[in-house]
Amino acid sequence: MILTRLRCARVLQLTLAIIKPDAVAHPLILEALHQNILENDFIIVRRKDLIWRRSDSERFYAEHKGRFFYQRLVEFMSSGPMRAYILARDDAVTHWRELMGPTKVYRARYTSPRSIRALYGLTDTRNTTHGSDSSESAEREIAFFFPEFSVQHWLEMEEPCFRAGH
Ligand code: IDP
Repeated sequence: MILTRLRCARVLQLTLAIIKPDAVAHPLILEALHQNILENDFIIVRRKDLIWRRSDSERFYAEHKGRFFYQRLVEFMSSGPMRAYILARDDAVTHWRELMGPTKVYRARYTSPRSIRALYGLTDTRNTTHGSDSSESAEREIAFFFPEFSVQHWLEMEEPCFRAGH
């Protein structure tokens, strides 16, 4: 399924964004990231605060099983509350990943000093945010976090010409 539709004279794409436990633990950082989303023309389609069990973390990051950071990653991602968003805008996947900056915090600080990970990231694992890396990943990840959400229904029915979920 292609996660886009033409409305309001622009093609909207959906992406899945997570604010990770390191950032949710700090209310001012959480608020700054929320404002960052709004100021960058994203429509907040859905938002959910949740805590993962370790098994959720293992399932979501299964592709990294065996990597040296895997245990640390699954432990961290199930260590406290996080916030997930379905975001929409034109080129949402690329725009959100550009806002986040590179995965590794030292690289983010060097190459994209104004990016989220450069500004707020603590370590390469505790790097503040997640964003889908393609439209296909977005569809899979949206289903993971928001099983009740129907992309098809949203594409067909809901009016995107407003900002929801402030
Ligand atoms: P991404 O989050 O930028 O898409 P991925 O390669 O998919 O990057 O890695 C998933 C997550 O695994 C990262 O966001 C980070 O939390 C963690 N991670 C990735 N590479 C490293 C590393 O080299 N050291 C420690 N943690 C890492």
